[in-house]
Amino acid sequence: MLSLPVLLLAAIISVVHAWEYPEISREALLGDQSRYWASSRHFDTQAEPQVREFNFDMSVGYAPVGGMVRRTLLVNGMSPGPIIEANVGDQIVVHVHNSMPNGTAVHWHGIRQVGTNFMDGAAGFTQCPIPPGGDFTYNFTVFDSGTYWWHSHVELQYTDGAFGGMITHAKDDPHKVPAYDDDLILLIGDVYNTPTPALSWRYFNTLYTTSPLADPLPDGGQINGVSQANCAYIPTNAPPATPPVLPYYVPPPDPNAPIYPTSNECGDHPTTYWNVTAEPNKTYRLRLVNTGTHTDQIFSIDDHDLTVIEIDATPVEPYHTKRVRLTVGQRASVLIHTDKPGAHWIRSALGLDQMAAGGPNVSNTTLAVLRYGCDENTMPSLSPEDAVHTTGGLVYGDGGPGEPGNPAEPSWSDKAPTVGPLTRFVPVGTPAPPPSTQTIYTELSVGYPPQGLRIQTNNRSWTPMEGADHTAAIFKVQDGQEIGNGIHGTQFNMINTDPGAVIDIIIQTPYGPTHPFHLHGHNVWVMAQGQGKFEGTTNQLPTENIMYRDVFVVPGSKKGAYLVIRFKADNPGVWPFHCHMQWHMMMGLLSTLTSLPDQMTWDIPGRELCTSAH
Ligand SMILES: [Cu+2]
Repeated sequence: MLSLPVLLLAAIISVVHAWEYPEISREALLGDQSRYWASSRHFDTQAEPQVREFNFDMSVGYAPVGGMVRRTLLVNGMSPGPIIEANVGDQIVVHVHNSMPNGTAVHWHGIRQVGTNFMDGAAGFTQCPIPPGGDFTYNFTVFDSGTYWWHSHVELQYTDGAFGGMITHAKDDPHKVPAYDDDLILLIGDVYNTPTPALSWRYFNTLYTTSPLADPLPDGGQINGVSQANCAYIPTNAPPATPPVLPYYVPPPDPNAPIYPTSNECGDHPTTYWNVTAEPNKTYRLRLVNTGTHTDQIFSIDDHDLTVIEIDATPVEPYHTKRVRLTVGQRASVLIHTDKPGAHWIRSALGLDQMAAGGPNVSNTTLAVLRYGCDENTMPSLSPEDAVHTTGGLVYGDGGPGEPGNPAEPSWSDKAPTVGPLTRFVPVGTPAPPPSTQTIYTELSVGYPPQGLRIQTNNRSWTPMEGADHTAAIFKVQDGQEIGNGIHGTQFNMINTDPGAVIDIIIQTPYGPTHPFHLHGHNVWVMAQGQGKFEGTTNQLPTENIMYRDVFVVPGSKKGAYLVIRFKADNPGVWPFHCHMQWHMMMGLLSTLTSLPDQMTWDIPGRELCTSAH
């Protein structure tokens, strides 16, 4: 028989053991690379509509991300996680098991969730978080074809690795996308050497002592999970000396689960390049997704022209360019033709607009290799050292779509050009915007409510799940609580839409960086973007060739800038509308649009999760 002290010791050891996460090899982390090929290689886009079932096990491990081994969130042991692929008309069923120590939820970015608001995966809004050890099944129908992605919608979990690609095919392509031979998914985004709980501690701590909105800058980028080591900045395991006053709950650094293994040294892991072997004389559709947290990505391939054919699941008239700029959350499909046999650098550069304050810690360009018609070990003739220091075809100031704008415009930073209009693509097969019936004017500001420094919309700021009541907004609306104007108005920052309305939202900034806004559950017409103050009435804006997408940018500016969007409030539910720069969202730059509450009569699964411990 064991003595009590031995039993106690065993209990302590088992508690400690629960926080010891496995070390993940690079091979395991990256998984089967063939999954980035989509469509004709393995997927029947002509199949009858069917149920497509996936299992997501979300867990924590120490994995080589950004050139360092760091605490990383994994889905099925990988980051990026599995690719979801389906046809229009299919039913996607994803069984999520949460093996992480914090609550979670999975959002299907860009999927409209027609009539299924409760499957949108926005914790606190459309569901309560899946608790540690808990399960939740997502189940929704695919209505549109295009390039999407999925990511955790809890705090900054996707920054730490919980994201992946998602594409849907149309059986009969209604939009006449030009013919291509095969398609390839490229998830490009910024990467941080430090896990976000530690970054958040420093971020919110700094905000109380130095300049406002000093967003943590990424340490580099990744292409399909592969980065080049950036050893300029080696973070420390030590938490900040003084715990900050946090405006939301951030798990404290855990002494039993350091953010790095104690033996970790930057550079221990040899630099690698994501690489792909294609065939000569083919046309490929590259599906680009900015899966990052903070920074624009400017994508190019040496010696190759890009033809843009899709933006955020909207087909566009073919547009020829050398490079494509995507803000966080945006997607683009580009065609390339493989007529230059050899090895070529694929580049994704961090947008200078957001990196203007960046110091020497930042590795600005992430490289990958495209090969065809050559030996599989062939490397591009330009050395990687030279490649990251050349412009790689980047030309600022030519003002084309997706490119930096006219440098004569006032800029947020003198070091970088302003982001120009991102709406000059011509959509194909999308409806023209109807006249609006309700205009919502919003002004962004920085304020100091009792919770501390926040980004505000009309002097209100989203406050995630404060206090004891963690019931998600969707249930509060079902219960008939007046959360738009009542006591929860501050918590959810509610905006009520008129039944059946065509809504215009004007976002006006006094000054500041770019804000890539995302509206859940809708496609949105981007009516106007510009510098200064928006003048006039929205119904006088042009309505021809209006871009239709789900992430749209408030330009950066020193003297103010505006964005005007239009959408039909015809999808019942509570829909987060937020800046996709995750630091800004966590600072409160989020509103909740409530549409057609009388039609939110669903019997919603998972309400019991609202009473679970988080
Ligand atoms: Cu923002």
